[in-house]
Amino acid sequence: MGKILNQINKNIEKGNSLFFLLLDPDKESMPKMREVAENCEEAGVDAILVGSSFLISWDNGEKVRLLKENTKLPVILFPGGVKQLSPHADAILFLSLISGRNPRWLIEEHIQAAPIVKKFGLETIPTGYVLIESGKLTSVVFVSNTLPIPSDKVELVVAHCLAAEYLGMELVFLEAGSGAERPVPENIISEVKKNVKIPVMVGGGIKTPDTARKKVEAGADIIVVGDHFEKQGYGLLKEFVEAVHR
Ligand code: 1GP
Repeated sequence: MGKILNQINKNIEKGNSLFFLLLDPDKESMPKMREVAENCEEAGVDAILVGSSFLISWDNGEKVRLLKENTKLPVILFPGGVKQLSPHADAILFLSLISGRNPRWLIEEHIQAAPIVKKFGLETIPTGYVLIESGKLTSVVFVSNTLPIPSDKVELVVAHCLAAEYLGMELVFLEAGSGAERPVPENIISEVKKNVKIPVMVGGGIKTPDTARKKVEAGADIIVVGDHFEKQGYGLLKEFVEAVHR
């Protein structure tokens, strides 16, 4: 197991829940990314994720380097595809979109990425990525050309998460999609948590610290928020972190 995952697991084993800030290189400028990176440590953020389901920017690698230079926090790639790789990150969520049946996102991108990941020396965090239906068509659903799991089919979500664990994945990511109308429901989170041993990450449509807290109380080990800060600015960053850490 790599250093970053080990650190995450140790923290969770101690009973802590973690807050990961998602930065989308398409949405934030270089100066903004630098400023946010500098503020993250003080706010108590546990790690920074960088990625987008459909990246337009050509300077992603530079932005990751800039982040690394301006924070001691782990910078983890959360890539929508092979073109988002960067040697400057600490680790990569090596995601397989297991709720979908599109071979490209189940294995193909991974084969394209693997030799580059090795060359870059990136720590890989094998992650089962599970999309949950959330009220509106999200970018990740459209771009991946996969169907999300209906949010009332809890047993289907649990089955996918168990399969992820049995396949040796180290994390499961319950994803409503960036800017989702409805975040992943608490009953899904608690059922998944009851059934799997690997850490449960939850993201998509979490717009308030109170909602983040409710997801933690339901069993989420890691909360991911991006869209709220892109739209409303970073004023509530500390409140989000405190709601998750409390
Ligand atoms: C998206 O789960 C992450 O992949 C975060 O979602 O941008 O809606 O916070 P938001």
